[in-house]
Amino acid sequence: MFCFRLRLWLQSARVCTVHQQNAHKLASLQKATTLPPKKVQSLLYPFSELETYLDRSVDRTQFQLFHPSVEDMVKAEKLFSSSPSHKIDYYISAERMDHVPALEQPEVCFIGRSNVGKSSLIKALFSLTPEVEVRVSKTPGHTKKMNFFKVGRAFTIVDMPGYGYRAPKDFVDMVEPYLNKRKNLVRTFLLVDGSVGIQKADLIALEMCEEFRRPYVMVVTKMDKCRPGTLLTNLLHLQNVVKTQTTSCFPQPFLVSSVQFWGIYLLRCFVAHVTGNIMLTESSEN
Ligand SMILES: Nc1nc2c(ncn2[C@@H]2O[C@H](COP(=O)(O)OP(=O)(O)OP(=O)(O)O)[C@@H](O)[C@H]2O)c(=O)[nH]1
Ligand SMILES: [Mg+2]
Repeated sequence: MFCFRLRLWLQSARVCTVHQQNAHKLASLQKATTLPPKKVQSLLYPFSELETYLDRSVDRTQFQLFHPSVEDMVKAEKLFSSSPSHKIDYYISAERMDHVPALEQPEVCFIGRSNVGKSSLIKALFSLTPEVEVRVSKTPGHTKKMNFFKVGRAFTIVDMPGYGYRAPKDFVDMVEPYLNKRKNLVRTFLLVDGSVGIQKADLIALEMCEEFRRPYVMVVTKMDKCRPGTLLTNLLHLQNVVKTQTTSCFPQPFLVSSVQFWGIYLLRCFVAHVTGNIMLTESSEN
């Protein structure tokens, strides 16, 4: 039923069609919704994939605080589609705070350990415009600079170098002042590898975010890489850390897979929402 309504809605709405040959097969909602209903549900709302494994006594509210409608996701999707009046492109790289461009539009950035999947996630978010070059690599420490991507005049996305193994030498001098001082930074996304769970280095990053007292959100990556039981254990542990050790963190961690595209549409919607680019049609954020 959900899928039938969804397809009807997508047919009636003017949904962006991906023309590019090399776009990921699940880049758009329209493509994703051709899959079987259960698969669509977990692509759009990835927590539903884990919910069946969760004990009845566990409160699910915290995992679904941000639960936008498909209409909202479609609105967000339009923002991630390039057009002559809304160009999405790589803008500039910066090695130090004094190289960071002065921009008015709201900004979001992605931080996390080397190899956690920051660049891959940004690439997946931009999959409707595959001509935007976001470099990913198997080798940790690949992203060496802060890379700025402009999404029209709507917002900017910043891909950060990773911390931990093979982090750039000047990582702290580069990233800390940015996270602390950047005026137009509206959200930091702190990525944690869902297949290994929260690590010591992630806790240090979390403490740093707490110290700056600026809003941030946890994102659990690579959810395709492990069994649901392992993922759920890691998610519940992370959720407990968020609940007991944070004040500036959004209580709901976002689950994603940049390979299978789980959670990409939901995250696009959250980015569009926190940058003030879409009004949610119903109360989706409690
Ligand atoms: N299975 C799986 N692999 C992923 C996923 N996301 C990223 N990867 C892989 O993880 C590796 C690192 O990805 P990147 O996106 O380059 O990671 P990064 O966090 O940007 O790394 P640095 O720039 O080195 O800090 C690559 O081999 C990706 O293909 C995912 O969702 N699932
Ligand atoms: Mg990278």
